[in-house]
Amino acid sequence: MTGASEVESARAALEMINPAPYNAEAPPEALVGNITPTELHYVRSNFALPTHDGTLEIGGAVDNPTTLTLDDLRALPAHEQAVTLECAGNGRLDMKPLPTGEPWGDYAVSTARWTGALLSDVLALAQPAALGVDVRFEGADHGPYHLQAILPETQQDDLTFVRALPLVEAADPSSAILVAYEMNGEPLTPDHGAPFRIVAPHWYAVASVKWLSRIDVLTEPYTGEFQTGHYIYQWPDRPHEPVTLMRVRARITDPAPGTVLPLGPHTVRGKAWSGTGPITQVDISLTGEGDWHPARLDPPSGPYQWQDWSFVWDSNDIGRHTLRARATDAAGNVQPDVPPWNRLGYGNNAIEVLFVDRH
Ligand SMILES: Nc1nc2c(c(=O)[nH]1)N[C@H]1C(S)=C(S)[C@@H](COP(=O)(O)O)O[C@H]1N2
Ligand SMILES: [Mo]
Repeated sequence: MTGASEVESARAALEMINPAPYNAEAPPEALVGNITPTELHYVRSNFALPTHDGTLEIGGAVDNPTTLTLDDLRALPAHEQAVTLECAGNGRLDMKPLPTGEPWGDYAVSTARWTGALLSDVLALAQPAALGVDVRFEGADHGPYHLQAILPETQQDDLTFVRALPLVEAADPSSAILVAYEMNGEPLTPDHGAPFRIVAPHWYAVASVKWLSRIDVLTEPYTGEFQTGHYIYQWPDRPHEPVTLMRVRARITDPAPGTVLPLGPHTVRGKAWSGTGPITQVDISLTGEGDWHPARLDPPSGPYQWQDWSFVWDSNDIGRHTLRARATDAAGNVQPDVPPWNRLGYGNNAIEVLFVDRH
């Protein structure tokens, strides 16, 4: 087992927002490269680090209930893919009035290279029954739920982290959902779900269950707390909806907020990603009005990860400037100007506004 000091040192480079359960944002430099180094990848956990017995049980509505070890998973064909994970609560601090929940700024997003077995291969070993509807993923983590004081409906003394995905999606190899056991070429760290976890591309990262201990095929839709209580868009003016795919979003990584830039050309850089299709366009506004200029957009280096964009901003105007970057994806989704407010503060993909002084 990994010792407490190893866990501590793995956390040193992050911006901690809650010590227990441990939640931490990535530092700004985590968004510069294509792949986020493991020690800079944000961490979001609902409970204290669990112990895991090293086995994965697969049961429920299956013809062949199975127990797998890490070696069994490694014996299946290995798939490696870079996946951008974003917490559904990323950007919550920009919402007004401030919703309840962890006070995430805008750095609960990172991209790692994940290696594992395809979930579809793992499920095939257990042979899901034809009447299966959902697949339920259980983490080894559990405990009293820490938000119960502010969300009185969540009165849980011992809740376990469980999420589900539709069986058709989980059993489809083209969904590219992994039971991952390596992150950036190394065994998973405790904070990122050792010894194995789900990595579900394009979904908000709540679907990527860490410390995976059980998989069950269900013949009814799953309705647990983290599926129907939390991770629901509670819109003030329309029916509630579950949090599913990441909403289209761009971030500006250069210049940093509050930078003083010399006059002349400066290459503005950033990232953009979406769970509903590749990014097709990023536009930059320099006045706060609708003067949108197309940025240069790099093609994606993989189907499940953020894309780089850049824009040469040549200005000789002294004073404060505002910069905005707006992404559009292949499904035609485009970022809104205003955070899409919902009671629990999920899915804030509003256009970022940055100010920069030029002298
Ligand atoms: N077992 C378990 N899995 C979990 C969680 C959790 O609390 N317990 N948090 C989820 C949420 S909300 C997010 S955003 C991602 C974060 O993954 P990371 O910590 O590796 O960045 O893990 C998901 N998987
Ligand atoms: Mo999350």
